[in-house]
Amino acid sequence: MKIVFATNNKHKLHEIRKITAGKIEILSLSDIHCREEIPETGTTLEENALLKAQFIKDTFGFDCFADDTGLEVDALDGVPGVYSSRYAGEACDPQDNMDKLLHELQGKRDRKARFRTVIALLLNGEKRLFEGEIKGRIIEEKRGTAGFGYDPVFLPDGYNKTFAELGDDEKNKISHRAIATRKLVEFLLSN
Ligand code: ITT
Repeated sequence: MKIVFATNNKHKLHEIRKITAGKIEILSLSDIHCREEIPETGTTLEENALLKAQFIKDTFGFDCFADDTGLEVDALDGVPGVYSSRYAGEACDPQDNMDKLLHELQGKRDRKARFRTVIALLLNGEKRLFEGEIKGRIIEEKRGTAGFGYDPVFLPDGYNKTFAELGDDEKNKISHRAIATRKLVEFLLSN
């Protein structure tokens, strides 16, 4: 089976290809020659995942899936959430986002947070959503170099290494995206 993953994030593509290796062929946006800006104007993860998938279906005609992920921090009422990639401003990078987060949490004792992923699938004219989440806490300083985004400051519950210290293989076993992806793959293989 071949299906398009509507993402511009090469880390996500790499992660998901590792999880689905040998089972499903995942086409990237460059494989289908998509260079358009994909809209991400929703106010929830669900809305954004659907917007991205629908855009590819409408523009290119491929069955596809898209994910949207957010880091939801309890002490910040769920922020940065759906705005995780632009938390420190439009032209910011992951370092800026983490610096802002650590600054906002300075002196706060409640460091609880979760990564939540929603995958929207458009297949054979049907729409489906799959969700995955992992709970953990935001530590006081960045640790580790693997992964991407907020990985260096996220310590998953039950572990003493951040996602960026665990490395791809370990992260892929337990992550929000791995959980949602397993549900997606199970569904795709049963259809
Ligand atoms: P696409 O929309 O092209 O898929 P994106 O990088 O914009 O890629 P999201 O909107 O889903 O991805 O994610 C928003 C941000 O959340 C992302 O830029 C990262 O900073 C962060 N993020 C997502 N998944 C993450 C992960 O597994 N580990 C750490 N940070 C992550």
